[in-house]
Amino acid sequence: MKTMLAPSMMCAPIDKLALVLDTFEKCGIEYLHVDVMDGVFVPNLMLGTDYVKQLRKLSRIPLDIHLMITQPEKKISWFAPQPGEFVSVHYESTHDFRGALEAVKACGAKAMAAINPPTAPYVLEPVMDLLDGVLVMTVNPGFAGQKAVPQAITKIAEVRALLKEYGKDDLPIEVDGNCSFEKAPEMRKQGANIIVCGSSSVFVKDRPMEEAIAAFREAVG
Ligand code: S6P
Ligand code: MG
Repeated sequence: MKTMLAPSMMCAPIDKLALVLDTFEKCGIEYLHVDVMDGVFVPNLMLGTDYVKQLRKLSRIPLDIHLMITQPEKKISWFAPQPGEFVSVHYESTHDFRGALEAVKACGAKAMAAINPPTAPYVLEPVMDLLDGVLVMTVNPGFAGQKAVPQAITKIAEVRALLKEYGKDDLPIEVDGNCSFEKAPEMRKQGANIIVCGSSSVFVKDRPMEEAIAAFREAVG
């Protein structure tokens, strides 16, 4: 399964956005990870519907929209998800997890189920038929620059085993949170293949981004 990189746009310097997007295209970046936070499900506010719409005009790279908002099933259409894009919704954010995933699919986008570090993989079982991918959080969502929860990294292998059990081993597993040069190779080994890149990898200070991306691809394998 191919390794794919999804840089977290909330880590991108706003004053150099055009340059950053140009570099991503040149480097063959597979997805732009867009963190949407509502200040309720997570203790932070970040990126909204307008940012998503503008980003689509600025780049041809498909979006990977990570919704960290309550009742996502009621708000998914606000983002006008497009075919080829991922939209992930958190199991912990709604009483209607199934409805939220169905709302993504109704827009023609790919539905991803996101689970926080303490959430067990079995919660995916009742929605397995709807899944186009799983997002395993290795930090508690809300902020960049946190330390990974070790048990969440080993949980990736449990999710991979569960997908296999359901004959869904071809589905991608995305990992998000402190995917560093040191930790990402282990996350990949555990079965993740979409890696969210933030302050611990491609957005490092004093390193040209192209060089950081090439080195990171090499390190992750
Ligand atoms: C966190 C968010 C993430 C971060 C990413 C940053 O709530 O969902 O996507 O932006 O984890 O990367 P790093 O390397 O700073 O942890
Ligand atoms: Mg994220």
